[in-house]
Amino acid sequence: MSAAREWLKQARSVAVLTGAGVSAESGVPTFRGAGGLWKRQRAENLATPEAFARDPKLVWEWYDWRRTVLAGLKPNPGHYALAELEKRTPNFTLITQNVDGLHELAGSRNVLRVHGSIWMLRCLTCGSEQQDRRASLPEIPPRCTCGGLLRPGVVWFGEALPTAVWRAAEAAARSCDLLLVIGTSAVVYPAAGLAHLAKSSGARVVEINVAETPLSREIDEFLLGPSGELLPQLISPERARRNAAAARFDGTRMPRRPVRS
Ligand code: BV8
Ligand code: ZN
Repeated sequence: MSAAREWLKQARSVAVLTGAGVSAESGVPTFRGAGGLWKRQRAENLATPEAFARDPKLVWEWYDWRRTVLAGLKPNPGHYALAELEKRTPNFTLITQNVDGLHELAGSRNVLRVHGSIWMLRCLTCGSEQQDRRASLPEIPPRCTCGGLLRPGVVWFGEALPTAVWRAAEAAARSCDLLLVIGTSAVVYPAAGLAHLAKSSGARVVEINVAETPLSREIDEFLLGPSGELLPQLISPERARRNAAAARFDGTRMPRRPVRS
């Protein structure tokens, strides 16, 4: 942890790549973990343009269910620590594979959503995009004002990532001094390739995960543990110590909400 803290202090340009693991402590099921979304439904059957063409109602029932689950969830200390880091780093880019919007809810600003957002709907007929945060949609599948079929504003398997967003993500990985890779199994491409791009462009790469991934042996530092605990310790050790003391002090009752200056 101390080496990573030192690199963070020295870094002028920081990029972060996050996956489902950073939202796990908020209650968002990860994709491949226990109870993971894929366990219940095979990805090919749901998160592909072919599946949507075959049965838009089935695919929408799955996305509507995920939206309903997500609507009740809040960012965790890991999300807040990253928002804090952005405030004090001159050049900071947060690249997320998550479609849940929890980084933005925690106050992160420069967020590149390489796999889109579950809160955006796109019309297959007129192409218009609209944000819709209604927990469960009144009509499944939802229709556009033009009568066209709406689809979730996410990137499905076999689909290209949004060009401008992906270019910005590659540029951030190439130019950063330090890349933090947090809570991703690093198996979905091209997103997983950003770590190799950063490393080969001379950046230091630090990974935080509760388990090893295909990246863990190729990067500079692997920090084993939940990101909701390790990110505050890495980014604001003083505050993390105060919160831990406060939680310990309040041992009798539920830990108080973290103190945010
Ligand atoms: C494309 C949105 C081409 C939808 C998603 C190269 C090699 C092999 C395959 C390919 C390749 N290139 C392309 C492919 C195919 C494919 C792919 O990668 N397949 C994989 C499965 C092998 N990629 C694509 O199809 C991409 N498109 O290539 O298009 C193209 C190009 C031009 C023109 C036309 C086409 C598109 C990929 C995007 C798909 N959409 N999501 C939706 O959400 O419904 S991917 C989705 O799954 C997520 O966004 C995320 O990316 C991925 C899940 O991975 P993670 O987020 O990492 O989650 P996971 O559960 O796997 O792991 C959680 C991790 O957290 C674990 O490591 C766990 O240990 C850890 N963890 C758990 N708790 C904690 C924790 N860590 C810390 N703290 C904790 N508390
Ligand atoms: Zn339309």
